This record gives sequence, structure tokens and C-alpha cells, in this order.
Amino acid sequence: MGLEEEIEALREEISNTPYNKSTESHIGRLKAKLAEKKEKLENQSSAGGGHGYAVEKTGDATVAFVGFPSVGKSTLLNALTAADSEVGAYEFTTLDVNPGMLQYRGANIQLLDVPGLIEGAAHGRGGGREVLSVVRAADLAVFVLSVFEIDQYERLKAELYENKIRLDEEPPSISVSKKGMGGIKVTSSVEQEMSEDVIKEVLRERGYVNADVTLRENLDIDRLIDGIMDNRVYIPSMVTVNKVDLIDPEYAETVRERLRAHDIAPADAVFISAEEEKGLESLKESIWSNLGLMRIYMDKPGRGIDYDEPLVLPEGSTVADACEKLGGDFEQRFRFARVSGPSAKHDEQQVGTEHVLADEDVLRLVLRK
Ligand SMILES: Nc1nc2c(ncn2[C@@H]2O[C@H](COP(=O)(O)OP(=O)(O)OP(=O)(O)O)[C@@H](O)[C@H]2O)c(=O)[nH]1
Ligand SMILES: [Mg+2]
Repeated sequence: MGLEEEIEALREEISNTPYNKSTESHIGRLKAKLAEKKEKLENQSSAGGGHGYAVEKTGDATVAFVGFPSVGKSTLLNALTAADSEVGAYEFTTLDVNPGMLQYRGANIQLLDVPGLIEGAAHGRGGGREVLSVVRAADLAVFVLSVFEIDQYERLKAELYENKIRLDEEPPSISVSKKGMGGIKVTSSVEQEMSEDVIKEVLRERGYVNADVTLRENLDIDRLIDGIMDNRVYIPSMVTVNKVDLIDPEYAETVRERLRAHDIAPADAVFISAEEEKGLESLKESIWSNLGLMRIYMDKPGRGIDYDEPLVLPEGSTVADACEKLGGDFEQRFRFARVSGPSAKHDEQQVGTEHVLADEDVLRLVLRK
């Protein structure tokens, strides 16, 4: 039996086995085995000369537009950026990944228009795997849905999941350290719904013989496997609904219903018309907030405060992070900093490298000569 058949057989067995306490360990083992085989298959095919898209990551953040063919991804990219991505009234106009740069609030946000995801893309058909590798490297996935095809959302999400992209969730809180002896020891700071035996089975299947496993959240089998496999990425996502120019106002309620049916709060989905350039300001605003970025205005000696080109950092960044992003020898020469704005107790507050900055702070670094 080839790897692909083995994977198919495992999938089948998993879906045919009812889940209960007595089958839990068995299912755990099967799922771990499946994850292992999929990884192997992947390594094989990438060794066989599979080449991903080499889109260089530039700017402060990268956003991937994910959608079926012809939903308007290229039109949208063109409307948002200066790039000229080919737009056509037939499917698969975009045979390659098109990058464009969106300037928003002083940040450079790279937008990637990826070819339409199709059925089976995650299994390497239709060049889908290369497309998905682009999504994996992004800081945010934006699902582009056409107003008449909201249901495509589930398929897109499934494709991403299959390709080990986890949306809107934190990485599992689990650590495993290999030991020389003593078998597998499980410690958990919270109560687990899975029995210890299941956890051990899954780890053994992954090849652990002696190891200390520490869990800090209640995990199910899938998240346990995610936690012990490499290669999972965790990125936020959002939804935009395109081609709203084609519907009557009354139909909007139907669209909202469809969104709710897929657990998308209608208020969180951004309604746009890429063609008529409507709703694009809300979309940019929403992309910005989903990326979780903030602007730091640098007060440069002799040059004043630079409001045009802020330093763009992830929310929660510190003065040390700002120094690092600035590069050079700022970190080594750092004496103290002065901060004014939302994070400061008062103007020109003197702070150290550990100070947590906030959006629109003004920052001045005082350095050693
Ligand atoms: N009415 C209307 N048509 C749109 C809108 N956005 C895109 N279109 C049309 O939809 C068709 C497909 O648009 P593209 O931007 O090429 O779609 P795509 O998602 O990039 O498609 P692929 O590259 O094939 O994956 C084109 O004829 C566009 O003119 C919109 O907001 N309203
Ligand atoms: Mg396109």
C-alpha cells in the first residue's frame, strides 16, 4: 500500500469509528498516525522538486486574500494598491501570486492576491499547495467571498485546516521534553477531558518513549496532535463580502443569514464592491485592526516628530522591540527613553526598555555617545 492509500485508509477508519471513552485511545492513535503519514507524504513530494511561490515578504505585515476563482481578489488588490494585477472575466486569471503594497496609517502592508483555491488544493492538485504556502507565511488571511456564494467559506476554511493553517486560535499550551528513561510522564495544570492513557498513546505514536509532557490547557485529540507536530501555523482571519453592487438591499438580509449560518457575525464581515470601490475604507480599517499593529512616532533629535512614517510594531511591543526594529546599535547605546501619548503617565515620561508602548505614542530615545 502506498502512502496515499494508507492515509485514505486511516481517514476512513477514523470516520467509521464512533467516538466514546472506550475508543478514545484507538482514535488518538489513528489520528497521530495520520498526522505522521501526512507529514511523510509532504516531505516526499517537496523532495521531489515541488517549488513554492517565492514571494518576498516586505513591509510591516503581509495579508493573503483567500477565495475561489472569480470572486474578485485581483480587482480588490488593484483597488487597494498601486499594483496592476491582471483582471479577467474568466476563471484563473491569476496564475501566479501578485503582490501589492497598501499604504495605510503610515504602515506598508503587503497584500498577496493568490490564485483561486479549488477543491483538492490542499492535496497538491491545481497548484493549490503552493498557494497555501503563501497563506501560511501571511500575518492575516482575508477570506474574499462573493455575495452569492457565502457557503464557499466552509470549503476554504477546510482547505486551510487541511494544510495545517489554524485560524483565530492560539498555539496549544503544551511542552514536551525528551528524557533518557522513565517512560512518558504527563503533568497538567488543568483538568483534562482526555485520559492520561490517550495522551500517552498519541505521544508514543509520535515516537516518544521517555518524555515529560506538560499541559496548560484542556486539549482535545486534534489540538494535542497540533501541539506535538511541527508545521502548524496560527494566524488571524477575517471575511469580506464582495460584489454587493449586484444585490438589492432586501437581499442583504439573506446574506447576513448565510454569514450567521457559518458562525460569522455579520457586523464583523466587511461588505464591499471592489469594482465600484465601495466599502474599501472599512476594509482597510478592519485589516489594520485584525493585524493588531500600532504606530509609534519617533521624535528624532534635531528633526522633530515624524508623523509621516511611523515605526509600525505589533500591539504590546516594548521600547526594546522598537529599538530592535530600528536596527543599528540603538539597543547597545540605549540609556533611557521619553514617551508621550496613550501609554505615558504624563508627557515626556522617562521609561526603560521594558515599557509597553501604545498606538500613537511619541518616542524619543536617549542614547550613549
Ligand atoms: N459586479 C462586480 N463585479 C466584480 C466585482 N469585483 C470583481 N468583479 C468581476 O468579477 C470577475 C472576476 O474578478 P477577478 O478580480 O479577476 O477575480 P479573482 O478572484 O482574482 O479570480 P481568479 O484570479 O480567477 O482567482 C471580473 O469580471 C471582475 O470584473 C464587484 O465588486 N462587483
Ligand atoms: Mg485573480
